[in-house]
Amino acid sequence: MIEYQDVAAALQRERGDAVVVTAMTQTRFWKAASDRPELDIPTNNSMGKASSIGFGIAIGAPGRKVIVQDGDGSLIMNLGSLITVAGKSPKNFYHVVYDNGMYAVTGGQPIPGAGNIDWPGLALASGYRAAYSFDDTEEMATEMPRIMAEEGPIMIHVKVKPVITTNLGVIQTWESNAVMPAQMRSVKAELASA
Ligand SMILES: Cc1ncc(C[n+]2csc(CCOP(=O)(O)OP(=O)(O)O)c2C)c(N)n1
Repeated sequence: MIEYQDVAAALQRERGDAVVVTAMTQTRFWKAASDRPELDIPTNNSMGKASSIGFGIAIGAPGRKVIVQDGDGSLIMNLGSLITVAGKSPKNFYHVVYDNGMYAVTGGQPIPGAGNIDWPGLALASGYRAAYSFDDTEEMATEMPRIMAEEGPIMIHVKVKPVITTNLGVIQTWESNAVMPAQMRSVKAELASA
């Protein structure tokens, strides 16, 4: 199994000026790793929608890479997005799926089908151009530069060691609800000035 911070570090090395959309536990680790916070959109208050938000940005800004860091539980809620993404096949779309087999931010309840889901298989059957799966940190870190240089849509499935924390900002407050729209405005301004 791979540690969250190692996935974040491998993606950070390759992100360049990519827009990065995160879900759930990954948001916290990405916040610590990201060197371009103005291009980051956390979607913790919008469970399941990371792939759809990233897809919209990818087709709206085809010259810009978009990295979606999804949760397995979140993607289960929006599996149809795999087909929507593949239907347009954006070359700039990279879909990382963190497989911890659970809903970590609500206490670690197992997701339906935990351990039995063929995530790369779902992506390929939906029409993604390629899909990779990693359970080893070294292998993931070695392969990431090559994968991120390929054309999308690509799924990168990572088997991660669960981190259960129930206070990651999913408790909705006026302040936390304002973060995602503020970051969307930030990304829009960045893309407009590019
Ligand atoms: C429609 C809806 N149902 C349930 C929730 C409660 N909820 C918030 S986060 C979460 C778990 C997210 O799981 P996953 O995407 O696997 O990420 P992880 O917590 O494992 O990092 C759940 C069930 C929600 N926010 N919205």
